[in-house]
Amino acid sequence: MQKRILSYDLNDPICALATPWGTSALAVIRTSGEGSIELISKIFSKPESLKRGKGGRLYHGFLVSRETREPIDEVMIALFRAPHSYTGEDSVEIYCHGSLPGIRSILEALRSIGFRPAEPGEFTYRAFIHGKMDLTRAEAVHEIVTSKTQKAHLLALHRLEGALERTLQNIRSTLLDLQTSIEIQLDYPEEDAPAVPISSNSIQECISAIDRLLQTYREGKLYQEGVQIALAGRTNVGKSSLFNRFLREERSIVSEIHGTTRDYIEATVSIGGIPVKLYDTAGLRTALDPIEAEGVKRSLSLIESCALVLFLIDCTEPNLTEEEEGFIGRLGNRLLRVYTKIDLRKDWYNAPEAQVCPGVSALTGEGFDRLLKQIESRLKEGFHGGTEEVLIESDRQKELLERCKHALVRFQEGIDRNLPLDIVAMDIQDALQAMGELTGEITTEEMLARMFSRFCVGK
Ligand SMILES: Nc1nc2c(ncn2[C@@H]2O[C@H](COP(=O)(O)OP(=O)(O)OP(=O)(O)O)[C@@H](O)[C@H]2O)c(=O)[nH]1
Ligand SMILES: [Mg+2]
Repeated sequence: MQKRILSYDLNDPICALATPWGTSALAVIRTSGEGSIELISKIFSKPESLKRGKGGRLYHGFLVSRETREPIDEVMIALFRAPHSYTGEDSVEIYCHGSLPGIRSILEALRSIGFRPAEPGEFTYRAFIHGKMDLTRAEAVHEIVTSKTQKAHLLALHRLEGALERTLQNIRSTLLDLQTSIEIQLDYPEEDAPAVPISSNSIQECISAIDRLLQTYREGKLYQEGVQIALAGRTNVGKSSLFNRFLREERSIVSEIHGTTRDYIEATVSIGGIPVKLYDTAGLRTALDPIEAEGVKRSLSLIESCALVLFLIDCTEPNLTEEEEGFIGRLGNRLLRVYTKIDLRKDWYNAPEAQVCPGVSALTGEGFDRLLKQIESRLKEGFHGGTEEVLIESDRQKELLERCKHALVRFQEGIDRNLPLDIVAMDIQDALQAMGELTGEITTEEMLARMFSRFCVGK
């Protein structure tokens, strides 16, 4: 399955629905490949205007059946001529009505004139093959489409604009200069060039630049993949009420009866641009019946997998049992104690707990914004100010950057130990190899197949 994308002929004209399969006002069907404009003109009501049409323009008309010339749909057609298209090939986008039967008829008509369905990511794959973008930008395309928050979307957009590519190209050109000067020395050892005209500074700069990128990895991943956070605590402390406030809707059942929530409930929210899967769990107590006991058991195993656990404590009953203390002790640095129902305690802000922990009222909303800020800063702990515009997100990018860095560190050590130049030259070669794989200048079929098969069809 993974390799299929590469076994297809790049010259095949391809087509795919680029919008979701479902009823909508409009839908977009994308096509690309040599001859695609001539092919589509066979089923367009004004074939000549398409055939002679300029790229980057829209054409209005009807798609018609090739045999009967019966209309299929009224459409707008966007025409792109190679190389000025997303894929770098001749390409036609069809804006049609978003009815499923209509879309099916258009796709069938396209197949009847020689288009085949595109594989996942095949449009972007073609763009890469035709030099329209490097691999870091191709990855950014996927990240944009799958981003869960506006912040993640924006960060991926920076990568698409080539911010990461430019940083990598700077490193690469320094390494190429270095390689050239080493090669000159190896080829003309008799020339009285300085023994090692290799600037340790430039190597150090490359290593630092790579380090800065590596440090952004956890943050990039956080924005792209998000985290899981659980609301936990005794029964009736207000977990479901707070959960509903996060969601701004009455999703979870709230009542004064202890043990209301049994099955845990999940929802996705954005906290400071980070996609968070938030869980409302069953209140922790010795359950009264087997169903509640099962709910508590499931909640406990869920809490195990959460990056952060908000342990809620009713501020009117702030003393914890030994068992509860033991439980939160085991959470280690995943714990954030939160006091609830602060509207019920007039002297809350003078209470000793208030000096160290956030307090919130799900009822009035008091303290909620501060709680959000606190969660955000806990999730971002250890990040560098968060102002970095170039973030890396993919495991692939991280592994290759590490490989490059290790090669440069080896190189520097080799220079320090006065190792022969032809030996240290191999380290620079390794570093350049890793860089090349990062941007896609050096690729293997397997790697490309793995990468593009993650994409959706039509992208
Ligand atoms: N005054 C006040 N009452 C609250 C607040 N939060 C929750 N309550 C009340 O406390 C009771 C329990 O709230 P829930 O949100 O159901 O508590 P829970 O922790 O989900 O309870 P279980 O599902 O039984 O574990 C309800 O009667 C809520 O109206 C608050 O901030 N202020
Ligand atoms: Mg509840």
